[in-house]
Amino acid sequence: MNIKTLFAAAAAIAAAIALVACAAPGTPAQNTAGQSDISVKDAWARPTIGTGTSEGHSHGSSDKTMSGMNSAAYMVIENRGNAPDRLLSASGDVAATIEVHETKQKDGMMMMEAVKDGLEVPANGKVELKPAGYHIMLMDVKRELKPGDTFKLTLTFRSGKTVAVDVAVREP
Ligand SMILES: [Cu+2]
Repeated sequence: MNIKTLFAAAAAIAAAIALVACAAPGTPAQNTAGQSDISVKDAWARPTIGTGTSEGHSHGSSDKTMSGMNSAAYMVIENRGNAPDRLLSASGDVAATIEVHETKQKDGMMMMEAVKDGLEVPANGKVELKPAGYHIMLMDVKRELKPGDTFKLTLTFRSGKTVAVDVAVREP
């Protein structure tokens, strides 16, 4: 073995050690010294449709029932803590099904899907839920939502924290 190959071997070993060192912090994610500190502001939701165009008469089309109405809630979630957190779910009695969604552009079409593994709220940062982005989907809304109404949502985070939010209904 000449000196060159010896150096190469040493470098390979050093690289292997570095890889192990890098992999380590990722694994025990629970072992965080810090804590998240979540607050929510500017929570609002779209009115359910049916108020604007079809006042009284149904536009000759099929029979639209009250069920099947959807809305979406938006807000700013702030984290003043020094550990990241994740919004896992939202609940409330305003709708039959409530999911955290993301709107995406796909082949020029707006699609939306449920956020898997929750929505990250960075440490000392915030995440904004807004039209054409992240939102809390309210499916099969149980009563008409008119501008000026409010309803409650409870947000559940991965840290175990729950945050109660008053959502105001208004036009976008
Ligand atoms: Cu949605």
